[in-house]
Amino acid sequence: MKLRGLIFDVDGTLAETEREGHRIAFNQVFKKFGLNWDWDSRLYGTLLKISGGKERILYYINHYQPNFISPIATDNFITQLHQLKNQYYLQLLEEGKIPLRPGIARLISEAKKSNLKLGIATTTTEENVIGLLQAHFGAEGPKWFDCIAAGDMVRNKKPASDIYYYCLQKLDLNASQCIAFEDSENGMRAAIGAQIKTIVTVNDYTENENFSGATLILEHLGDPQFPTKIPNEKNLNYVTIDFLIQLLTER
Ligand code: XBP
Ligand code: MG
Repeated sequence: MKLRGLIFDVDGTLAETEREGHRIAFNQVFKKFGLNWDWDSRLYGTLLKISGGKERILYYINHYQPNFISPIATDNFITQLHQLKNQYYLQLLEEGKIPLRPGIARLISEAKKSNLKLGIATTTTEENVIGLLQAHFGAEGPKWFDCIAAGDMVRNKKPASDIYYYCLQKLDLNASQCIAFEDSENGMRAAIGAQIKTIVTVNDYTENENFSGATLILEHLGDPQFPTKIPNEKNLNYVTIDFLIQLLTER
């Protein structure tokens, strides 16, 4: 089957958005609302097992703040917290605090030159994706993507495959024509659940997760100046489109 599209997760895959991005923004909003909640790096690693910021706050209240009484209906309160948290997050992006991961800018540019379709399949909001793409690729960045499948556009968040099915439909491609890029077990399960071959680029929050079922597990995608180790590839130290074409047919 011919490679026609690449589908990228956002948080942890396009960029290291979690520890110095979303986590900081969550803490800023807790402070703003007068809550003495503090998500340190370690706790955040545990909470990351819950996909979705709103779902994560609800889980935290239920498991860590059992005596908390919300000033308004809990759902509305969480929505308010989450909206402001995303404003703070967008500010961090604009300030240039959230760099892309190695190889991402290069591979996206190569994919465009090769006329591959580009998709996003993420749990975070569309606004956050657009903010990240604009911060790194300029005002036109979001238009490079044929589909931005995000957040509440589907009913069930990762590890459910809803967001990948939705993205495939918008791209008008079959799973067998695409490769997905993920950084977490929840994300990988979502992608392989939709029958999409998946490359996992781990980070320090996800490196010990179970990635059985992934087509390839890497530290990062690599660049000519910043090589990565690709298993069974002696002469290649960064992921290229030619390599992805070969991967789709051979593995
Ligand atoms: C990312 C998430 C998101 C982000 C925060 O998962 O779970 O919740 O942490 O974004 P994935 P929101 O990378 O698997 O898509 O607060 O906007 O949900
Ligand atoms: Mg992710």
